Amino acid sequence: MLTLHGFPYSNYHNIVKHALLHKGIPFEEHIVYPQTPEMLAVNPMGKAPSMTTESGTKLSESSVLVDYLEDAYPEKPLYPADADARAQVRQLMKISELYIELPARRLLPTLLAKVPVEDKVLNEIRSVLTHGINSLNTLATFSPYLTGSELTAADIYLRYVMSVAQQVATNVLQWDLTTEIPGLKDWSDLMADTDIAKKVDADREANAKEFMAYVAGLGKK
Ligand SMILES: N[C@@H](CCC(=O)N[C@@H](CS)C(=O)NCC(=O)O)C(=O)O
Repeated sequence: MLTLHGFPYSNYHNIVKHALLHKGIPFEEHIVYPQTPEMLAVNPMGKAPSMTTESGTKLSESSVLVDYLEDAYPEKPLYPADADARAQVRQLMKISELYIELPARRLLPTLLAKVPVEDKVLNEIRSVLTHGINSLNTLATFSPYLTGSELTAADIYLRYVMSVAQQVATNVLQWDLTTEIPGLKDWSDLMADTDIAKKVDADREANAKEFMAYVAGLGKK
């Protein structure tokens, strides 16, 4: 059986978990934290998530894992059939990762452990986020999904990108992203209102204590 390695508090892990659940692919969830020998054994970067396929291949990088699932399990597609439309879905995923998730992630140590951050860095992060948000506003239709009437991998990707970006923006930057992205609120509500999203969110909450203990342990190393 396919194994997803990672931990349910991780937004990247949850992108892949949501895709697996959406497609109805049987999988085992192996809870393992970043940079541990167990994680390094399945992902040379030591990051969550990683996957061992049914053939035993070890793969990592969330977008690669979602692409793999689509190729290996084409039922219940998460990408449109048309090449241009597929590329547009991937474009939204890439923009979400590079220009929304990654800049926001830089403020996770401040959010989780009150690590101080210089104004220069805050300004840099605001600037990259602004470009990411502008791109999202240009490319996404929110009608009701990001690229139209069908849910795609971009919707799943952005849901878990926004879980970090909105937390950081609200609490560290005092910036309400729902006012910046028309359509975000209704889309977020739609995305949250499924059994799959509810399961992923409940598993995340159930993992919070163990994850925070892992983070606290990092500070002592
Ligand atoms: N580009 C990677 C990012 C994965 C990532 O950053 N995962 C976090 C957990 S949410 C992690 O493992 N962080 C610890 C580390 O980077 O050592 C992906 O798309 O899978």
